[in-house]
Amino acid sequence: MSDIKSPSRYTITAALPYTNGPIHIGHLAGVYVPADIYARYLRSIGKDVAFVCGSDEHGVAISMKAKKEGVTPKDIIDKYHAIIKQSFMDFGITFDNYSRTSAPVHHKTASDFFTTLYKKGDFIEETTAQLYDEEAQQFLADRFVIGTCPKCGNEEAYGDQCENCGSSLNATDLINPKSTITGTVPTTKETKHWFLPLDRYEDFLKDWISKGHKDDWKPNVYGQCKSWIDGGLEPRAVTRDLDWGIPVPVEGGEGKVLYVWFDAPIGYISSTKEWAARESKDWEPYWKDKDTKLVHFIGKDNIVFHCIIFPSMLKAEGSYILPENVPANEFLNLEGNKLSTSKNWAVWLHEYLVDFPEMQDSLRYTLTANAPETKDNDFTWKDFQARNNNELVAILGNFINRVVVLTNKYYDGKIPATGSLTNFDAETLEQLSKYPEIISTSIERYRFREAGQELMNLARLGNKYLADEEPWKVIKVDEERVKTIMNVALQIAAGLAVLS
Ligand code: B3M
Ligand code: ZN
Repeated sequence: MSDIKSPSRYTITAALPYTNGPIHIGHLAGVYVPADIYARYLRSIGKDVAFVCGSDEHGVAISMKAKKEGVTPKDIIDKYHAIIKQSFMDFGITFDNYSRTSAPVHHKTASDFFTTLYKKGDFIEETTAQLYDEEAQQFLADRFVIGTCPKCGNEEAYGDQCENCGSSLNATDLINPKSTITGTVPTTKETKHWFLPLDRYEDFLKDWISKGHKDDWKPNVYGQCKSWIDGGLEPRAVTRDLDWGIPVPVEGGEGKVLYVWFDAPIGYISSTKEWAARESKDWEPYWKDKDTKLVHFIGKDNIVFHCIIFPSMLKAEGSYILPENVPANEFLNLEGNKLSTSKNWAVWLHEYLVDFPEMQDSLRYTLTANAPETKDNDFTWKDFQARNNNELVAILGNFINRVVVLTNKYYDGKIPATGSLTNFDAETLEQLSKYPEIISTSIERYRFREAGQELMNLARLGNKYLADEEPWKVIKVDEERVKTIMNVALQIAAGLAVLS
């Protein structure tokens, strides 16, 4: 049935959400629903799957939220970790483990990873002038500073990344930087940091991505990577002068923490360790065995971290496998406007589940049918209603309902045996037999929209079969024939059950 003959082991990761707010439909459509479909599919064909995620609890996003609400970062992460974890469970995302980066296992794993690279001489230790807010008496990095992106001109680029063009930046690259704490123009001050010299990994990245993944990575992902690599890579600081994060575990690191994008992807490893310990398994094959396939599900703003920086870290460490694919999605908008946590423009998952407690699958279906796989897409309530009423109810629901009602009525809910097949029966069954392969192929290519459309096409096939055969009329003249018709229809219903 499947092209994926080997490997048999998969490590599937879904981006760790920041615990500075709840999950919304943009996160679901971009990352969690496709990742969950992929994981469920692989499990259903007998693969050994570790599907891991967890809360991303460090970084300036958390500190800023805490400042805004006048509470501690710990209050913020505890509040949103609980909401996020519960809403994923209630929605039916089948993570094998959902961890958090404040967990001791993660602090140790990230700390040890840093120490290993440090001991191997993989970092450059350098004192440089960094942006400083005199009023707040604090260094400005990441989301504590915004300014104009030197690459695309976006005026709201962060100190580590421009979310408009996806480029990774150093805070000192920003044009007209401004502190987001006090609104003042920063000065500079000397401070020591550890840098990962990405320029040393250019050849490796060229070989691995530009040559190795030209054809199997999505064009949006491959294109972004190629342009960064071709543009030349620079050393990136992996430590920060902040008070929230994992302490820098080496001499001279007092008062400094790891950059959140250094520790967060290591969170996938920590989450796998936590899961393996609970299941009495060995975590290492899931990250170190060449036969394991590692797949990162992310949104497009995370591409640089998963395709350039984390792989360089893994390569530097030396004992890890690299991702086989990084099927990043574009963004979902809501009613024509960009989803925004800060502007409270979103459909929040935990609120959706209160308003529609039985309708997880309707939302999963709509977000898949309209997934931003190749371009940004728009979610509208009208479309949600139409997909629910005109597709799930009128096509899939209608077919299943007719089959079940008639089977109960004629055969007391038991499946009748078939008699001899007509040509049309045989053709219909022949078409049915192709669907597992068709849908598998779509999923294996990360084309979840297409997979969903094919599922609906199978329901259409079922409806057409019933409409053509009209068992409710035939029953009056040829009871034997109806047994065969209902058997064929039930085979389609069973196929739909498995494939959906
Ligand atoms: N928390 C960014 C985000 O939510 C970040 C992902 C981490 S994945 C290792 O967009
Ligand atoms: Zn930019």
